[in-house]
Amino acid sequence: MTRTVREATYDLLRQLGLTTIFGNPGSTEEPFLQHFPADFTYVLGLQEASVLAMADGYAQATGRPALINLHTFAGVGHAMGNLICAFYNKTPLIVTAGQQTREMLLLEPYLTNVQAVETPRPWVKWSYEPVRAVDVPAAFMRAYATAVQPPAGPVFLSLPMDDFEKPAPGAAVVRTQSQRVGPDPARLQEFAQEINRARSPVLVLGAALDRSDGWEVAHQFAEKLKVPVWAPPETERAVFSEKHPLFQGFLPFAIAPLSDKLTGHDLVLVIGAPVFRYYPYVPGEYLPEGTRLLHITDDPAEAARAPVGDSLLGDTRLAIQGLLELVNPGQYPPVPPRALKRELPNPPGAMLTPAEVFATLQENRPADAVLLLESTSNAEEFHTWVPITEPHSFSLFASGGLGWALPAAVGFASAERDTGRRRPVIAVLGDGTANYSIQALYTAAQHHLPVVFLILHNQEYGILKAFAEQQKTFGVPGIDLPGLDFVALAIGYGCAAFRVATSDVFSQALQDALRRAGPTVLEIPITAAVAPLL
Ligand SMILES: Cc1ncc(C[n+]2csc(CCOP(=O)(O)OP(=O)(O)O)c2C)c(N)n1
Ligand SMILES: [Mg+2]
Repeated sequence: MTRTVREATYDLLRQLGLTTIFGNPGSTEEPFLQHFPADFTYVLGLQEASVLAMADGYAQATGRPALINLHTFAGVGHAMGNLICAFYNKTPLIVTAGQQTREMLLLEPYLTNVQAVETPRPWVKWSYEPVRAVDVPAAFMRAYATAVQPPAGPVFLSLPMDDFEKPAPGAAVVRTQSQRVGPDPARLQEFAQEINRARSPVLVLGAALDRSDGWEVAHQFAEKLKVPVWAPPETERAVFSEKHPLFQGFLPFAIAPLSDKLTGHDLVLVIGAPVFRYYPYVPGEYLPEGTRLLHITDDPAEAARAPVGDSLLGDTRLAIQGLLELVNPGQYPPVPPRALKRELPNPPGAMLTPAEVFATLQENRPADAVLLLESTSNAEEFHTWVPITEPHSFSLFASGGLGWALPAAVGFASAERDTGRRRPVIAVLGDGTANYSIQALYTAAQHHLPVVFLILHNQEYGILKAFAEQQKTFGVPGIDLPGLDFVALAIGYGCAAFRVATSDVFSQALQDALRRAGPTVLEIPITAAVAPLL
């Protein structure tokens, strides 16, 4: 008996280990989803922004691609912000969407994805609608191969609904791909010579190293050189222990202040990050006078758009391993300890400050907890109190588009369960950010995922007030957020939820939440004072 395209497709997905599908279904997806095999799991998201970011978190935490099924252009449209985020996160995702039947495409019926392959561009590495039904399984194979090769990222397949009952001529060929590209040895030699010649080098270590399992070699390399280590601005992952004596903190996200921090160094070696992820425009020189920059990245686009520096393309872990053999042990000026301002000035009984919230979080969190951060005005304070000290334990959106961390936390928790690692997952959110993809709370509740969502309730888009100060754009409307009740919202989606207003109550509620089998939302009223942007 000949198999259908659907059967051949599911066989391939099974062999690729893609047996979890994140989605939100519609009429155009039902032909693909019918007779859903018992060994597959469907993770329903109630809005597609959530679907996309849940899959992103799942893929990041498993270290493997994740599969998504959306409803034609409408689903892709809703998912777009988090698709862009996945592109910058370099998360391998196979995003699919149903398409109207080929029988009627020409006359553009309801829910036709007109120019389907154009819709998600330029935020996918490859976008395709199979020309023939029989090509569907092989198109999935090509999508997988494209998504996982460096730099990894999302791909898109548009799947006409009449393809799945057609006969498939045979099984799709399963192929494997390399996920690392080695650096050019001659170029690596040149970089090592530059480092050995430098008077006072400094390291900037970025997220690609965490994606590449480079935490350990990054530490060996820094310790051999004995030089200061900075985290790049707005870095989406941690790659270096924030308690390490060589760690200097986070570079600021503006041109002139960033350059100031590098003063006194003749060589800056940036590994695994863009040069640089700037945000507010504060003009100045990209580097201090006389400073040279060397850039190692696995992403040719990142290498190409850097305004300064010389680049070396290749896997960041392989590059560091190569350099470790070639560089001399450091004879550089001693690295001064980092001065952290940690003050808890609040009188008892007053509203909590973000610092107090984070101090309590740090006291109670397990060391191996996975932390996701989308509390925009409190990021610096967060890292001051909650230092990341473990690989693969911190995640932040690389795009700046809000509504990623809440659903991504659900994906992380799902992966922690499926991999058997079972690390607790804690998402630290603002009262603004928490709203964009809040429907993922429902998925967390339905799957009994033990995620702890902390919502810092300052009743405003705090950081936009800091921006208005910095940019001198006064009188902006729409930046106050009165009247939100996250406890009611969370209960409505099936989560346990509590409002906690003091450190003691928060501490107890957090301990209870970490023991609970399902998700917990803690709404924490905090002071609204916003620190200057820079
Ligand atoms: C999708 C999206 N919409 C709007 C913005 C603009 N924006 C950036 S920060 C921010 C406010 C976030 O507020 P909140 O989560 O309450 O954090 P707070 O600054 O108060 O700490 C907004 C609306 C964005 N980055 N992404
Ligand atoms: Mg806020």
